[in-house]
Amino acid sequence: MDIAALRSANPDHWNKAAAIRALTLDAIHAANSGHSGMPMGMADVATVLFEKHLKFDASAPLWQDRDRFILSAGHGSMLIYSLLYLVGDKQVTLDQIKNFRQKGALTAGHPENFLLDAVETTTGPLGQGIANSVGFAMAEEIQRARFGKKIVDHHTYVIAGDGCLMEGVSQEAIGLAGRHELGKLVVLWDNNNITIDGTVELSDRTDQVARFKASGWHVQEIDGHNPEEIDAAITAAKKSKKPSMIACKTHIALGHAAQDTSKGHGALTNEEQMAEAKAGYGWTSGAFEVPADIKSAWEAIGARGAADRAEWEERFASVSANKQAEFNRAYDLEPPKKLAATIKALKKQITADAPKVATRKSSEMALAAINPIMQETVGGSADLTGSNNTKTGDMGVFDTDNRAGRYIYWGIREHGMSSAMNGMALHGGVRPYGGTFMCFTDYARPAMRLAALSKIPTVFVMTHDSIGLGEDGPTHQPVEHLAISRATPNTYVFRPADTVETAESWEVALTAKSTPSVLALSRQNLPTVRLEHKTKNLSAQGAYVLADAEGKRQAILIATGSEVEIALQARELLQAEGIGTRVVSMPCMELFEAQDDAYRKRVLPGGPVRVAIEAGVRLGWDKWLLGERGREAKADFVGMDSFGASAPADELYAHFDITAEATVAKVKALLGL
Ligand SMILES: Cc1ncc(C[n+]2csc(CCOP(=O)(O)OP(=O)(O)O)c2C)c(N)n1
Ligand SMILES: [Mg+2]
Repeated sequence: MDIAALRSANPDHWNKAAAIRALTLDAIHAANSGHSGMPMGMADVATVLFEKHLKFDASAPLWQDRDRFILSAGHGSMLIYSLLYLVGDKQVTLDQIKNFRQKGALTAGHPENFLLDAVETTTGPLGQGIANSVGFAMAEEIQRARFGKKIVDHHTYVIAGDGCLMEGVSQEAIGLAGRHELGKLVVLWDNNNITIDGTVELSDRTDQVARFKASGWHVQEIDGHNPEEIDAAITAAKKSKKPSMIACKTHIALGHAAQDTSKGHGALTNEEQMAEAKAGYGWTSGAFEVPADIKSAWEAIGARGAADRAEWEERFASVSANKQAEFNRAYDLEPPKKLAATIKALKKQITADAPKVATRKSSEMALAAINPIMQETVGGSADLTGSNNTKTGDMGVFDTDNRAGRYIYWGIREHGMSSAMNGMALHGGVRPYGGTFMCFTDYARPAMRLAALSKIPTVFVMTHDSIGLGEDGPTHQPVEHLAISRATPNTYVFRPADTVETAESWEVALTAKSTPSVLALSRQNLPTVRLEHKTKNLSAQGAYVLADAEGKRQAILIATGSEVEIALQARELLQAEGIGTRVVSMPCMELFEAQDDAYRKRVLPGGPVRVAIEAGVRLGWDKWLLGERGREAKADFVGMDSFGASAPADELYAHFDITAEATVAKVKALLGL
């Protein structure tokens, strides 16, 4: 690569891009870790994007109508940190650059949305960013249809590497974006032909250009170090009605001894080689120093959007007060005032009617009440709409000719759906929920984890939640999935027992601001167990006494979801034998754990023996079975310790001994009877 020629072709551009390269080298040298090559390779593309196209105001990173910039190749985090420092972002100070990857710094190893306002989404797990971006672009379309182009009109730009495009989730994302003609989505592919193990050729020969075209994208191929080509390509991409991919041919670690090799991917900390690279760039400043003229040129870029934003503020002020309030309410994740009353009314009705329905149906009943009064919900399913019961009548289907539609047919793309839902929620203004079978939590899992880590209140509607789904057999019967979801920090896992608990769970899920929810719902019909109307949301306490012991309390049965019915039957049998038995329904362990000690002890006092009943594995239950009482406590578990089987549900419950009789036997054994 002829660096001298690049320098002389456009010195102004070159110097701005060189600042990114120099800061990257310095920060990674100081941290003695990180990924130098990607920011050094994509500095030209990023410079042109920020200078000429990205609509943003560095002083207001949360301005709702900004363009979104997503660094899908999150390992190249010094690219975004350098950019933010250079444009004058208030959070990313020079100190933050110097403390890259250190404890307490906002400049974490990979970009984290909850640390920096200007980081739209947490990236690092490759492929997530590009899949998030589909949700960002969809949310923009939905918001624009709802509130008008006057106040919603922005693009989503993504920088993705070879790794992002190799990950399977990228295909799910690309297919969705192409199908929905998300014309305001622009992906800039860092086409450097290098990954960690060597060249891309080691493991892939995909023609990416053909692949994107095949999915309905507008595709261009450019020299990623030529500012004019980059500018022209982004201009053309913005005009296209299709989503755009720009294949930017770049050199990883441009200008460094490690250029074009996999060595260039990681931390380039050799001081001599750093000095050589900087000399090649014509960069004579000391470590972490950016010449004043270059810094002020960058700050001008950061201020470029201030006028745009001021005009937007004026336009925003000109729309009706109602519209403004609705727009802000949804962005602030405030539920509509009517939500609480709506849930209460539904609960009252349900308690009176006592329907016997599957909780997936209960969920639909709750959504039918919620969706009309909560216009920001966006529902969907990964090709299981009729099974997940996620669609309600009033939503309309999101499509190229109906951008206001609030229901999305995600296709068979659990991972893509979940990542895109995260992107939607991060975009703001919409509250996404989406369904699949509980066992396919596995397919959605990387995005579920990132929702939790990134504090995104996405709702995962997981139906067919146990062997209770019956004949489809063990491939479809989740056994370990509740445990996996519960093991994830910052996740509410709800397993409601009936329609009342389901409505209560939805209320919590849709008022959460920084915690995702998993709703584990049954395929099979369940009786209403909450037969006394309580206005209070009992599920919000995580667990509560559903039926107390008569006489001396000797046993406590704790159950969730479909097994609450079994616990109530077991209680009847035990009471008939004079064994005082309490039933605790525990729809959400995490919320129960969040209660104060006194409440938890009231619900689960120390004395009685305890048996938990759940048609899943025991892992995670000992906290409640043994608790403070220690390993010797008298407790047992009725559940699964193997995969399920294909048979009618009733037969499976009998076969796996998840029955009232088995529960009674365990209680009696614990009591020495
Ligand atoms: C899901 C996932 N798998 C593996 C990694 C580890 N990893 C980080 S970067 C990288 C190589 C990525 O190659 P590319 O996107 O071409 O980046 P470049 O080397 O060009 O910077 C890998 C395997 C990861 N971050 N995420
Ligand atoms: Mg690469």
